[in-house]
Amino acid sequence: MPKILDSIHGPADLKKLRPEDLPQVAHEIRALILDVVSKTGGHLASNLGAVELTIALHYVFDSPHDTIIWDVGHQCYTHKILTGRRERFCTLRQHGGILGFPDRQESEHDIYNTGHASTALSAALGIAVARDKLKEDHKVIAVVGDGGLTGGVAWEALNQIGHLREPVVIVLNFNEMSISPNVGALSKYLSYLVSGQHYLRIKDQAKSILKSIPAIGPPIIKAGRAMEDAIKKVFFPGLVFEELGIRYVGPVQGHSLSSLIEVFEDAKTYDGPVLIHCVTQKGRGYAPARTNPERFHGAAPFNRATGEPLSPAASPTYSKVFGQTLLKLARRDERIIAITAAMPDGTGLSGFARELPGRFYDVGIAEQHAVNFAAGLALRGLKPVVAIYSTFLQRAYDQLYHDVSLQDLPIIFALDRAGLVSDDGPTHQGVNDIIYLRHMPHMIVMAPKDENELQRMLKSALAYGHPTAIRFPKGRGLGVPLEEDPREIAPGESERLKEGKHLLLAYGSMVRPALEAAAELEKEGLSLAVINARFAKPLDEQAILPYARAGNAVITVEEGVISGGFGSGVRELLDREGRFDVRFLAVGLPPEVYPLGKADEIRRIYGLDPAGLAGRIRRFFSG
Ligand SMILES: Cc1ncc(C[n+]2csc(CCOP(=O)(O)OP(=O)(O)O)c2C)c(N)n1
Repeated sequence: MPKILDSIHGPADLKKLRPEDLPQVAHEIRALILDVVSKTGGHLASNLGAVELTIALHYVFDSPHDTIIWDVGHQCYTHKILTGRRERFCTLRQHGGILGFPDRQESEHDIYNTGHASTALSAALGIAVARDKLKEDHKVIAVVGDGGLTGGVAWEALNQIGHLREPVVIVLNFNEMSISPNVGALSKYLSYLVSGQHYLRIKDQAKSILKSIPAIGPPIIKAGRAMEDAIKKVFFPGLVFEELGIRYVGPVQGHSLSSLIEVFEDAKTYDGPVLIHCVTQKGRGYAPARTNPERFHGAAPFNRATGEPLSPAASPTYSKVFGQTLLKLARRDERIIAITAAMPDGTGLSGFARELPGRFYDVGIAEQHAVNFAAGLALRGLKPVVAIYSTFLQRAYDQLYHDVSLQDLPIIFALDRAGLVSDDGPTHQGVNDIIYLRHMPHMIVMAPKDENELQRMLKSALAYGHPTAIRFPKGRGLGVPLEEDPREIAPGESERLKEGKHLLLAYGSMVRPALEAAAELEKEGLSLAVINARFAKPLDEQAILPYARAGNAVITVEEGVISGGFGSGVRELLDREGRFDVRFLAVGLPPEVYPLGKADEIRRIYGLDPAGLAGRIRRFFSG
């Protein structure tokens, strides 16, 4: 049977359909998303939950004339399918294919690139203000989840939106989930608004009361929106959004296309900011994702019939080793506190949360707050361990500097997903942390070569008494045995893995490729010592300088942006020692937007795989 979806090449085609055809469109989109994501992996649960909401937006509004901005952007698959990318949708997250997040280079319908949470409202306000200044006439819509709304920057935007009373349509996609169940007072408040359809119930009651007041009641009811405002003022004096100056509409059944279309049509005519509280279900339409939305938030390829992952678990992930080691250490030291910014599972801390709930804090998508909160704890002698992905800790740069580093507070930062990551594209690459941490006073910056060294580093860091960052990659470890009682490492202590004439100094995930490259080059008569640096700061000067003093070459390699990174630190050391004549090569990533693809593919493109690294070194010596 021909699909309706096949006839939709853009929003104009969707608008030609009758409202009664739309549920079938939703059905077909869900099937397509499920089919593709089961093969490519992706943000399944969030996308299944936003299907109707997206259809209704494109049915009512006129994209790209009207601008739709997606907070985080992980829920934009239906938007991509409806805006001319249905046929390419099978290339989702593949090298050369379409991105899992909005991408301005991909389509005129992707107005603003996202990937990190809580930015959509500020951007929407900026576009709305620009619209007025440029005397344009279009609508601005921002779609944000209740998770995204836990980020402070979203509230900075709401503060100004309410102040300016700028017409912006905010669609709150409320499903009580961030990646894990959403936490915090705000989340409770939003649930309260939904519970028992509180607001709607009171609205109905108020209507019947008004009806019974002969002279005043019926005209108010007729006034529609005015009545709604009056009711909200009387019965919900503290409605947060209204108090901020933003009209609140809801809760709306977020899978009812007719209800959504009705409220969006109404919002379209409103001359001020409005927030529409849509209640959706994460994973809607696929039982395994409904029952386990956390696992299907960002799913690896899976068997569609059973929901089981396609590739069985091999060696444990770095996240898991981190979480288990921290739990072990915390059992022995009551001062250890674990903190995550909405990623208890991703950071490997779920087990910690279960066993030591009183010493575990999920602060929401609030990286800045997480770091400041840890600062307070550390000041009073507790030992906070803040686990945040490398890319998301960028958010807290000033907290790291102003609050932690300048005050020399002993906090441990576990930077998961450091280095290149597969499938998610430019916004998720963890390639800047060495740079943003290395220059900070007191900060110790390190990276393990394998999962056992991660254990050692975590244990050691707890004893350093200074702010300490440990970066480690996404995914499985190298499969090395894990010590029961990990040996401690002194700050700056490197490890010589291979003797040789010139020095190849490798950092973290690049140690193994460096060993392989050195073995390859050895066969060609090029003698390289390989040192596992372990620390980007402090550097093991006594291990590095003898090579420079002997007139041999020094080569560094890191999985991070080269500008101001690990290699820069070594160059600075050589300069400080007056070793200006040393033959020096720093290998790493250029400051660029890297293409979409698997981490291994991107490493190959930039010569960070063993063969590529050997090639770079070969050219360096022959050049
Ligand atoms: C700054 C930042 N921190 C963490 C994340 C990881 N992250 C991606 S989606 C998500 C949850 C978003 O929840 P919500 O906005 O409610 O959307 P839902 O998936 O529930 O539809 C998180 C924490 C991120 N993208 N950006």
